[in-house]
Amino acid sequence: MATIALLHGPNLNLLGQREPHIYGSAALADYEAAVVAAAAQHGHTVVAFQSSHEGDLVDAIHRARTDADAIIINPGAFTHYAWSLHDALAAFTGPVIEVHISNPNAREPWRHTSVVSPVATGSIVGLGMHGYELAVDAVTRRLAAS
Ligand code: CA2
Repeated sequence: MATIALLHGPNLNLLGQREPHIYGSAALADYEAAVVAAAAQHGHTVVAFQSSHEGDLVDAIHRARTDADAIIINPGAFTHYAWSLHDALAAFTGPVIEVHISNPNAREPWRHTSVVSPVATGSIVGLGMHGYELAVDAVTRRLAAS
């Protein structure tokens, strides 16, 4: 079936180790496993990648142009200012779902802007792990309709 690129940005490798009141106690590996399990229900494969380096994420998005059918991305703090991710995602032709564990719109004002949202098919915020499962459903529906 389809290949989904699951991309995580800076500091998300620390999930479960700090700030559990905001991000919960699950580790990044738990999020990746949940996406793999949700994707497997639809016969999809997941390629997971995390980096705290903007250029490495740009390269991963470029790789997805040939190696993946859809992208699920939590760009971390890059969400709010990394126009290079905006441009790279704009060059990806498949569905792009932006996911945030917390709801940035309910936090500090500087988190209220996403430079990724304008080039995302859709954004899911504030639903924790469930948001990632919904992202897999969204990708599945979008790919089936295309
Ligand atoms: O809610 C989200 O998923 C965010 O993308 C998380 C980013 C934040 O900058 C965005 O505004 C919203 C921060 C990720 C930092 O993750 C940590 C996890 C554990 C300990 C420290 C940082």
